[in-house]
Amino acid sequence: MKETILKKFQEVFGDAEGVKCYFAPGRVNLIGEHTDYNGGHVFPCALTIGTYGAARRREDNRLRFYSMNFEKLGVIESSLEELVPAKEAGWTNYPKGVMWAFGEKGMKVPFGMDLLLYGNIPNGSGLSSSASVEILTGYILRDFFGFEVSNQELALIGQYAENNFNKVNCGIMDQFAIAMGKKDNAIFLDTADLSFEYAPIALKGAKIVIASSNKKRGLGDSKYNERRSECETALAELQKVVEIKGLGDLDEETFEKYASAIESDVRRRRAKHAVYENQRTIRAVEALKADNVALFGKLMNESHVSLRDDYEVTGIELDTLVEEAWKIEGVIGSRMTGAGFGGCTVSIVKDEAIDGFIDKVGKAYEAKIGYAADFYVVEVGNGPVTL
Ligand code: NG1
Ligand code: MG
Repeated sequence: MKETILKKFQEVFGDAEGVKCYFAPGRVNLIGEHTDYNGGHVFPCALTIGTYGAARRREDNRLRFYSMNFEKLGVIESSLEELVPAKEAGWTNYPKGVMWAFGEKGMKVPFGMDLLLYGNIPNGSGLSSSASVEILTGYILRDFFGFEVSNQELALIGQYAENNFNKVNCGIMDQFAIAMGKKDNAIFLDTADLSFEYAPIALKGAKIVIASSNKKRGLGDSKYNERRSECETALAELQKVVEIKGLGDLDEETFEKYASAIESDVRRRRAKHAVYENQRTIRAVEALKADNVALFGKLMNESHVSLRDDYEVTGIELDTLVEEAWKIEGVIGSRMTGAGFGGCTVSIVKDEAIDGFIDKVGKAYEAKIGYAADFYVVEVGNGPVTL
């Protein structure tokens, strides 16, 4: 891949003098969905697919961007003086947002750069291509200008950019999973205090299979912000009767005890999902540590049901992929992953069942939805690296 992006860099920007190459992974969340903005736990892992970047420092403040995924757009030019939050749409808001965020954090980016990207994560699929670009950019800036930031701080800067430059009110999961990725491990992260531990993903005879619904998220971002505010209101209602900082502070029993303080049925179901999902995530990680992959899978399935019925973020595409997967012998667990409304599902499938899984789920999906899904057997990889 390094040769391909260097060659393209030369083609696009004239020469490849002084260019360095980098990679940042995408991520998939195994369990713990819509908990990262509720002070709960998540359990994502970095993947070996992600974003490749070829970059060169400039002596002036110009910025030149090119994406091999959006070749029609050509070279997009800007400058460090023009970093204005969400002025216009487009992929360059991700690198620009991170450059802006460094400045906001007291680390003004001194010089511009030429940056070429190539991503092999399916676009808009919920495997976090945007956070991958953000962490890649932060990693390059640190390398170029010697900013003293840890990978964990890179994650926070990426989230800050997403929240304040791109105006997507996301939690910390994506950027954290990518910046802190570790081969063959998932990250059990408590979003309440950012304490975390690595847990080995030893699936012994099974693999992680991602199915992309190819349904674009559409109104996803506004629905996402709507779920966030429903949870915030539910939390405020609960705080009148019980002392908690986030929904992640309650277990199932205490939630049931105080749930009547939430005045609407819809908000009660949203909060119920957040509370139960957090507890499921804690139990799922315990199961995995105890080598009980079957229980881990069962909890993944329960996660999907809760996202479908209580949180209502699935939709017919994701439900079809998951419900067809559940019918197949050798599927240990299957659920939607990411924000929902479209995007991907994640399944744990026994090696010998993978081909049949892709074939059967693929056919049933196309018959019902009218277009095809894409399948990826993925591996758990490291965080960002210089190539
Ligand atoms: P995706 O699907 O990658 O956009 C979103 C949020 C996460 C998390 C999940 C739901 C963004 C960029 N990320 O993930 O922080 O809240 O939904 O668990 O919006
Ligand atoms: Mg906690």
